[in-house]
Amino acid sequence: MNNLTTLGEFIVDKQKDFPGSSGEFSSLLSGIRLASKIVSQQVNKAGLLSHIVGGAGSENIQGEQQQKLDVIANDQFIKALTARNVVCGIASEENDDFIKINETGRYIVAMDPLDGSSNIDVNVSIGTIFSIYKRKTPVGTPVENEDFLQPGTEQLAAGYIIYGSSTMLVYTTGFGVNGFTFDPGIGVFVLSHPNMKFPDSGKIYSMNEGNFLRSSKGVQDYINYAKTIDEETNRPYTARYIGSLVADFHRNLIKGGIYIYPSTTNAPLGKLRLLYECNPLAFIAEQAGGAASDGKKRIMEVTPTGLHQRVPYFTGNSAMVEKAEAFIAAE
Ligand code: AHM
Ligand code: MG
Repeated sequence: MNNLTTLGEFIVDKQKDFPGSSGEFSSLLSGIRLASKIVSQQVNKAGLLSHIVGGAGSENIQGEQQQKLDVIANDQFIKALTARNVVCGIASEENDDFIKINETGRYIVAMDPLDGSSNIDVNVSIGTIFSIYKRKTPVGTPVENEDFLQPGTEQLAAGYIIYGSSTMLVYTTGFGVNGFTFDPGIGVFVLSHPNMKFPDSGKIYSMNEGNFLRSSKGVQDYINYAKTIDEETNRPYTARYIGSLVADFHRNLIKGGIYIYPSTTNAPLGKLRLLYECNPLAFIAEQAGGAASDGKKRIMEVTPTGLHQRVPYFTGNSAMVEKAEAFIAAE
């Protein structure tokens, strides 16, 4: 026997901390685990299967070309979450409106089934992001918009799956962050990164600097600060930008760094979506000792007004996020 802890065992073990729990929440997490294994397999053979590479010929609500794998991942997660009978509604980046499922379900899920989709066809890391809330409306009634428009502070759990050099599932239920690496030989996620924390200091900054001149003076000042030579504070920082939020976030969580997608002159609210990109990673960041901000205030305290609402985003090591906020406040 070995002493590997699988994700399945971990979920069951954590359920014991909630005596009397119905197991529905564990069942929901198991649904996500199953869908992520299927999507991981599809992602790994994307280059071989011409029918899943390239555009699907359709656009999502944001007017972006949907990739075939986006659609495949969306379908897989919806199927897995529907089958468990514990979810009453899903909001997805790929669906204009929320999807109503089982009225007797107590939970809602907001998700980006395949983030960083411009990287699919070029074999670069992509990810899935999810966020779980308890519904606001009574069990037994149809799910409503208000069930989804809850601030991030109300999240019960959040996580991401990174399809990279290996597939990893990282999640939190508000008691720290744990990471599981998929072993394709035996088909299970194994606890490989227990109790993940940002290193005390970071020196990576991740921003699409093509947007530099379109960014506010505060953001430009921070980026110039990041590039300034100063041995005492370990600068210049290192620039790393993949263009897949999950992958950039994951690297910065492990190595220490800040991810920035600011407001720009042509996108005043930035690019990233509050409900299924920013809030879940904010929950993980805070649980790992980091921070997430819109440049002025804590992301998780923003009151959502729309399913696909965008928000400027700064997340990573707390000290780095605070420094960026200070430059913005001073502009
Ligand atoms: P997507 O959900 O359409 O994939 O867009 C989100 C992605 C993030 O993963 C990434 O950080 C960002 O968009 C990159 O945007 P840009 O190409 O403007 O730098
Ligand atoms: Mg996305």
